[in-house]
Amino acid sequence: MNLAKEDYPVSVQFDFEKGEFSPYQKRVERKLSDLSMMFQAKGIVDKMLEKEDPVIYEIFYYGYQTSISDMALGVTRIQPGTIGDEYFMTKGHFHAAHDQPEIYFCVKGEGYLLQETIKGEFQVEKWTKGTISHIPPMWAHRVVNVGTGALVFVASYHLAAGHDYKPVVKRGFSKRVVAENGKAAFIMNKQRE
Ligand code: S6P
Ligand code: ZN
Repeated sequence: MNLAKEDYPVSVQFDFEKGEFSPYQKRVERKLSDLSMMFQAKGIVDKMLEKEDPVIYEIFYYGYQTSISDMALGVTRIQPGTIGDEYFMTKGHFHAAHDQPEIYFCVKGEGYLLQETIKGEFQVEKWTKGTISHIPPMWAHRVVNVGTGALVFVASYHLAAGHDYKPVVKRGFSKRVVAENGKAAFIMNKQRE
């Protein structure tokens, strides 16, 4: 087989201090307005949005599409903070392709990886710097930053996985992660009652 331009090896450089790599193909910002439906305290979200629309997290992205494979690298950097008492978190999604897993590697900060199946089986992984998690196919995944600094994780997955946000937008995850006396606590998500 003759090699095409995209069939050659590529490396990027990760900066552990900043929690980003370069070069990247794309940087996506998720602001509070993009996530307004995900937080419980809708009133607080609306009040905040009258004044500002902060970046909750960013995704640095590189897609490796060769003649015969499709691999993606994504680095997500979640800022510290809460909306009301609910910690900043990713939107969360299922993969559109139901046979597609993913690896997440926490390289900075502390938090939780929430995973849930469509039938409502729910699992939490505690994350500190160095935790590597395998997300099996069919599990929705969301990351919550409960630390005082940024939480950064590296994701490796196939482009073919795609994203399905609809079930998560509609019903959230079965538990929410909130600050209680300065500590992370899990409470039932009222959307599920
Ligand atoms: C893609 C992978 C991550 C997320 C990113 C942002 O399969 O899981 O790169 O896209 O962490 O999360 P979300 O839920 O906004 O896509
Ligand atoms: Zn994913």
